Amino acid sequence: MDEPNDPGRRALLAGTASALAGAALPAGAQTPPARPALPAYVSWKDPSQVIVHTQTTIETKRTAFGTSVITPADRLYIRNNLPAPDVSIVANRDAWQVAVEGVQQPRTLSVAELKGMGIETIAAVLQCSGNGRGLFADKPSGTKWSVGAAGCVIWSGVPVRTLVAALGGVAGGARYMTGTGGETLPAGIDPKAVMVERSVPLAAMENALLAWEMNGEPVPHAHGGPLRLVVPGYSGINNIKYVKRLAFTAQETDAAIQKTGYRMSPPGAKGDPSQPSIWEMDVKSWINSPAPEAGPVKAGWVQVHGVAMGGTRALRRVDVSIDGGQTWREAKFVGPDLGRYAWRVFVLPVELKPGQYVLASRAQDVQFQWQAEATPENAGGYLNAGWRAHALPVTVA
Ligand SMILES: Nc1nc2c(c(=O)[nH]1)N[C@H]1C(S)=C(S)[C@@H](COP(=O)(O)O)O[C@H]1N2
Ligand SMILES: [Mo]
Repeated sequence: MDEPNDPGRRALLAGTASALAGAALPAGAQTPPARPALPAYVSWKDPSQVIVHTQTTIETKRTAFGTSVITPADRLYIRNNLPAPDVSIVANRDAWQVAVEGVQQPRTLSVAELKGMGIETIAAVLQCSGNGRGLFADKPSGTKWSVGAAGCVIWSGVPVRTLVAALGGVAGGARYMTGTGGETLPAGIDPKAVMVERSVPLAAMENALLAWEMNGEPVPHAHGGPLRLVVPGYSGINNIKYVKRLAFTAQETDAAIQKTGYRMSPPGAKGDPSQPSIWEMDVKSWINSPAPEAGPVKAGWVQVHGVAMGGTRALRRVDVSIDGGQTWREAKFVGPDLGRYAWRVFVLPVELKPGQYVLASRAQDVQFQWQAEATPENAGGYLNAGWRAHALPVTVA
């Protein structure tokens, strides 16, 4: 789980997982199932392109990232802190309602009404805060994501600032934008312990959308349809799926997922509000090909390619190394530049003779900020952007 300090949600998900495991494995079976199959709510995903960690954590394979920028929905990762709501919520998408609070004229609006208020489209990296957790040396607890808890997608919806302006502006004293997920909460557990409710600084509202479309189709239920709060540049958890409430608040929510969860806390420490919240993403890049997962590389010219993101800023350059970071060469960006919140594909052609190589990449943003060589170990295993941890050993034959 991404949330090591939350016994409520942990117990809930553990219950689901063991019930499913029990069903999958006949009594007395010798070999456990290799990988769980795609759960029903995402049965439409391409099973050959994803890694199913659990029913609620599904990763895109490194080899499934192409070079044409956008991540198709059927390969995009999935991360649910709670079981997804019933698929019936997308039966009538336009009827879905969101309560807007902490504005001069608070109101509940349907998706149909939102569609009449404004439309903006933005390409953005969606990346789980725990992406790269499996690459930390001290192996923090939680899903051992490699690079595939991320994708670059195009969202379409109404800008939050437009919506807020239509409702008379934010109420005095608001300092945060707080979104609440539309999951039905389990009975008998303190709602605050399990609910997916997140606050981000009010300034993030400028670029945020309430989105009903993703990659040219209605937002799939599993990715937050009928309506998703998209906060470009902010890590996955802040992008609330099936959003049912958007509040402008003086304080951060006291839901556990905000208060103690998703904090940059030192290894071994419990999360608490004094530690930085997991909000903005960092400049980061990684190589997708050649991938050790794809087997030995044939000697000759190889197009080394990967993706690079600036977090909240545009990119300036990305360098590639084939000797583990001793020497670097500047790669070329290819494909369309979809704005500072999208990622960019980079390519460097290199001629490789038979031998062992360590491929690495490091990106730099327009403020000359280099991708970190190493991200400090932290209890949750969050925000791993270190280029050294992302380096790939490959054998060329
Ligand atoms: N309502 C709701 N929103 C949510 C979550 C959730 O469990 N419930 N998970 C968050 C996390 S941790 C991530 S990484 C992203 C995952 O989005 P995806 O499943 O569409 O890839 O959604 C975020 N928004
Ligand atoms: Mo996440």
